[in-house]
Amino acid sequence: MNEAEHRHRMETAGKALAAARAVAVLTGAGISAESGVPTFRGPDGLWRNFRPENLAHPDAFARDPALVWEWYRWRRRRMAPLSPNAGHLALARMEAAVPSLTVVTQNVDGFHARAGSRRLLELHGNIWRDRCCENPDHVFQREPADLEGEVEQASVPRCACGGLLRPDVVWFGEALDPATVQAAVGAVQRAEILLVVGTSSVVYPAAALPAIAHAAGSLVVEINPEETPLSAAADVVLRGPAGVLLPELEKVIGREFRP
Ligand code: BV8
Repeated sequence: MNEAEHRHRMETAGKALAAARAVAVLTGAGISAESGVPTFRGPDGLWRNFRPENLAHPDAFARDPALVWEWYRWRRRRMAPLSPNAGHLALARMEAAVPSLTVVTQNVDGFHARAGSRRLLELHGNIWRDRCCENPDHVFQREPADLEGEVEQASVPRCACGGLLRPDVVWFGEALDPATVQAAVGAVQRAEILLVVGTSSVVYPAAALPAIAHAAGSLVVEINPEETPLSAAADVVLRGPAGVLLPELEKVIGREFRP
């Protein structure tokens, strides 16, 4: 895409954002890529040659909970020193600039909350929480510091009630929290513009949200360095990394906002 076309698309998206009363943003693993978090389907997303879909599954946990816990501990250890990047921070600032901006994330890394986003829906849970398999309301917030205390064990942690603990995330084949899904659908239907940032748009039901937004009359803008199954249907495609394009969009909004 040439520079003039890119600038035209940025202006189109920025003007729509500046004029919008309600904005929704659907994010995926790509927005955390510039923080150093491996994406799911990118080249560095594998662990010991297991595909995420084969480990992030209740059957894998039933079969070998210790192996699944080893993978999550490995991910937590990799994530612990990392921080939200310019893309997360730009979205958090936009929330203050736009009357109503809701982030709907598929990510479990907690980076949007750490960046300051408050109107936030975590569709797939959060890797820094443990949940009891016997009593799901027994939920425990974990911190990177907790990792130091953990010996390199492949054991399976247990709740005080005796139940096995699992990461508080949604695995493949598991239903998402209905209230969270309902809130996400409402947010994208109310939005005049939906930004779809850093997702391969292959995991459902999250990947169904752009079509729901489009049907409700939202302008759908994709931000991704690569083509995805959404690209052809998006109204505006901004090809590039979120950490560059979101701050660029924020500048366009700022210019538009200034009376
Ligand atoms: C459910 C938590 C039903 C765990 C995750 C066939 C057709 C349709 C659907 C299905 C099907 N077969 C099975 C299904 C259902 C299945 C599904 O969608 N499977 C897919 C693989 C086909 N979905 C489910 O199972 C869901 N549940 O359907 O339940 C049900 C109903 C009632 C009762 C019982 C059951 C549950 C899905 C949730 C799974 N959990 N994560 C964990 O993390 O450990 S999903 C996982 O994938 C992550 O959350 C991740 O976010 C998500 C989506 O991936 P992406 O975020 O898009 O990441 P990816 O690596 O794929 O792409 C990164 C993108 O970023 C790329 O496009 C890249 O170009 C871009 N990028 C890279 N760098 C940058 C960038 N973009 C911007 N800037 C950059 N710098």
